[in-house]
Amino acid sequence: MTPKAPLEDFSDANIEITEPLTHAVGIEGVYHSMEPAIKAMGLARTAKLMTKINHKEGFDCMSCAWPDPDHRKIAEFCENGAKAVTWEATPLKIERSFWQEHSISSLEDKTEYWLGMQGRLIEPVYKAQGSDHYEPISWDEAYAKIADHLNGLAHPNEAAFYTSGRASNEAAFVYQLMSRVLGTNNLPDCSNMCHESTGTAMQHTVGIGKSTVSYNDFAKADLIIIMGQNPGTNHPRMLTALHEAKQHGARIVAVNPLPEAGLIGYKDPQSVKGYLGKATQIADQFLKIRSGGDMALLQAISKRVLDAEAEYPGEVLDHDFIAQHCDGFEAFASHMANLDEREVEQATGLPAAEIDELADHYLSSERVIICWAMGITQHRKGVDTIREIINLLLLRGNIGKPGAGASPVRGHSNVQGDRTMGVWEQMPDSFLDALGKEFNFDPPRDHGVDAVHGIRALNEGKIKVWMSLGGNLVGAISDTHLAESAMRKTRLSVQLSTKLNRSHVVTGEEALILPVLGRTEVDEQATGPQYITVEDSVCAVHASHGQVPPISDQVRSETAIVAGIAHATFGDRHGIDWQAMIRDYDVIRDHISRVVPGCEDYNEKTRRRDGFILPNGPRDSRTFNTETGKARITVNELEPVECPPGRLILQTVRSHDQFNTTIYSLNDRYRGIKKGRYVVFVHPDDLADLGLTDGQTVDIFSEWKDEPDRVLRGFRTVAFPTARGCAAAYFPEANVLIPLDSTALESNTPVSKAVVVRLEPSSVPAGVGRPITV
Ligand SMILES: Nc1nc2c(c(=O)[nH]1)N[C@H]1C(S)=C(S)[C@@H](COP(=O)(O)OP(=O)(O)OC[C@H]3O[C@@H](n4cnc5c(=O)[nH]c(N)nc54)[C@H](O)[C@@H]3O)O[C@H]1N2
Ligand SMILES: Nc1nc2c(c(=O)[nH]1)N[C@H]1C(S)=C(S)[C@@H](COP(=O)(O)OP(=O)(O)OC[C@H]3O[C@@H](n4cnc5c(=O)[nH]c(N)nc54)[C@H](O)[C@@H]3O)O[C@H]1N2
Ligand SMILES: [Mo]
Repeated sequence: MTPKAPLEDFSDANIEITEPLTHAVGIEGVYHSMEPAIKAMGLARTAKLMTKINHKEGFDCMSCAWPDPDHRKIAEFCENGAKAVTWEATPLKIERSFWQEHSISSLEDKTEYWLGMQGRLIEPVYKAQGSDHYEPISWDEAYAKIADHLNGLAHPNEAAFYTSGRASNEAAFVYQLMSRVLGTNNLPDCSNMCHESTGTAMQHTVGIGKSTVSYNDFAKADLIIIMGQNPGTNHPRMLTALHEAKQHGARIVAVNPLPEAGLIGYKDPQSVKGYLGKATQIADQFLKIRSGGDMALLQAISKRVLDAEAEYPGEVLDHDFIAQHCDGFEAFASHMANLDEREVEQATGLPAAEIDELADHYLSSERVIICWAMGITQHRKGVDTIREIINLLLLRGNIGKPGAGASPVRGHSNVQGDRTMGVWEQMPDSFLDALGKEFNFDPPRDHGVDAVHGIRALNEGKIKVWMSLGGNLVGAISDTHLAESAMRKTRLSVQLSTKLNRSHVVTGEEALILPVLGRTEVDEQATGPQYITVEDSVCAVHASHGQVPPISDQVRSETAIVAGIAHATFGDRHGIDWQAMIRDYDVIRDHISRVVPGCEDYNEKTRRRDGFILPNGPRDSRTFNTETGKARITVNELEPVECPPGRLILQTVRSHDQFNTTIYSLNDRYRGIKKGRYVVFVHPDDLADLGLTDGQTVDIFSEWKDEPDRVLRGFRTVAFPTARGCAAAYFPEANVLIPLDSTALESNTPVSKAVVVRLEPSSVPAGVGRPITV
């Protein structure tokens, strides 16, 4: 029997709150991962997909960008990967009747959860100007409408092409080519809201914006520091690597305002011992840092390293490495001499003894890896904080040797590959030169808009056509109300998507939804089934082969749609044969071979069983592609988050059962939340200081300069052992609180992890079950 989509939307009326857990995965992990799959897809389809996830000749799990080990297990997936696969591979479809029954405005009060649960998008639909309904449209007509709009623009910069990081390398390459042939570098992407601070800081200091470690380095490390990352939920397979590292004697330190279960303990579901036994302790030291305090912590550790060198000259720093490979040491050392320990204590909320202990771990380890994710990048000083990570590593030569390095852990499964393929509003001239030469045209050179600038440009009426290759921009970006009213000002919005989300409901005057094949599905073109390629967090590139038949014969691959739109828009301008790219993706890969550095012989290399690893100067040969050819040790000024009395620093996080704006269920098992999402986690002592109680309904006010407060009403407080002075709520609901102008310096990433808020007893009666935003 085919399952049915839920008719009822959810409310928090039956929310259940229990104690948070202190370990991740274990037997429950396997059970939880299999149960929804079997229910939704039936046994045969489930078995087929679950054995092919992340396997050589299988498909790449579309959940996160954590790399695959060389020796893959029978089930090389995790609970959350299984959720991502089942969410995509559901047999539920959005039938024609859905569009007749639901006006677009009636979908406006549906939650992301409800929208996503309606099933797969199976045919192109179009909303005409002034209409409140989507209606089916043929592919040719859809392409023609887009072509008319693009060809009618007064300037190419009136179009923007957003990408979310699930798109394949092939689709991304054709997409950026289309944008540049049109004449614009307006290529914002989800990375702008994610690891942009990493790219900015690492490009500046080590000459490449990517991880300097390989998968096998984890097992060789003496010390792994995990900052601002919740791997138990967001990169669960990383726990296996951490577990193995521990077995090889590594020490693990976690730095986080929240005591995340996966950082504390772990049960390996893939070993008998783990299956039956007790959880292994993961973190040897846990520093419960105040939000935004990491930069001060890192400086304090570097200072201790320098002090130790003063005490034992010649024995602490890696002098040869610094002399041969680094710039800026002297200036850094004199800057650190003035570090104010009181300021460090205030910024971090950590006692000096805990910082001393971490410094001791660092000094007694020959090989150190530092990992980080959104808890570092999504801060005003995110770029500087990452520069301090690099400083600390450089002091003892912890870059470019086995078992050591800087390891930003990426989000979307192919977000790194999309960048490599040219999806960036600021690609360097060398890339544009190669692209122009390959396709015989002159690519635009002016930088385009990023995600935040894109919303601003929409708001000012400067962008008339907004296309999105996947994702859910209005759901994911800060300042929801502003972003939505901006998107409504555009003439045409186009979404290439697997499933319904908020960005299909908040549209331009005209709108198109183009349904795409998922990564699990067979991609059949004129020359036969096609594979696509992706790049993981450690620069490993490999092929992904769809496994199950497409959800409908009307859906098309992302690559085919993008090339189809380009063909309709440009014909054979510059002699580019877009249709040849659709017939055979090898044609695209041949172009990639000649344009993208490190991708020579791309067809041959991606056909190898293990794919290949992209070159990486710092990792491979301690080569730093900076102006001076050396790694930069930098001087960065502290600027702790300012939080006036009576206010808290609110961070926005993911629950265990969501993927960004996709909500799989209303539970957050490790944090003890069931059947609800409208909660704000606060330390019990802070609740008491604020005159509030656990379980009380509150309104959350975000204060920004002299702008009127942004408000989220009707949230329930949950007393939680977070760091003092901090609070947490779920993304995307809390995005209404983040001002569009509140962005990280240099990278322009929304500051999603430090919103200064005030909590007040709610004006909304308890039990309403839905938050109210104004
Ligand atoms: N299942 C699942 N997997 C995912 C995703 C998903 O939504 N669901 N999303 C994918 C994407 S796109 C990304 S980018 C990654 C995100 O992966 P994460 O970065 O792990 O995701 P967040 O939920 O934002 O968690 C941020 C962590 O940083 C901590 N933190 C917040 N502020 C600070 C701070 O100031 N200092 C420190 N030290 N820690 C802080 C938070 O407590 C939290 O543990 O995951 C990817 N994988
Ligand atoms: N407050 C706050 N805001 C944040 C964050 C935060 O931590 N806090 N995190 C930020 C981060 S790290 C990121 S990466 C962004 C995410 O921003 P986005 O990448 O724009 O958002 P997603 O929710 O990942 O996009 C989900 C949609 O992608 C579509 N989709 C899924 N699979 C496919 C596919 O294979 N192909 C195509 N074409 N479409 C597909 C589906 O329609 C689905 O609804 O959000 C950012 N926003
Ligand atoms: Mo992300």
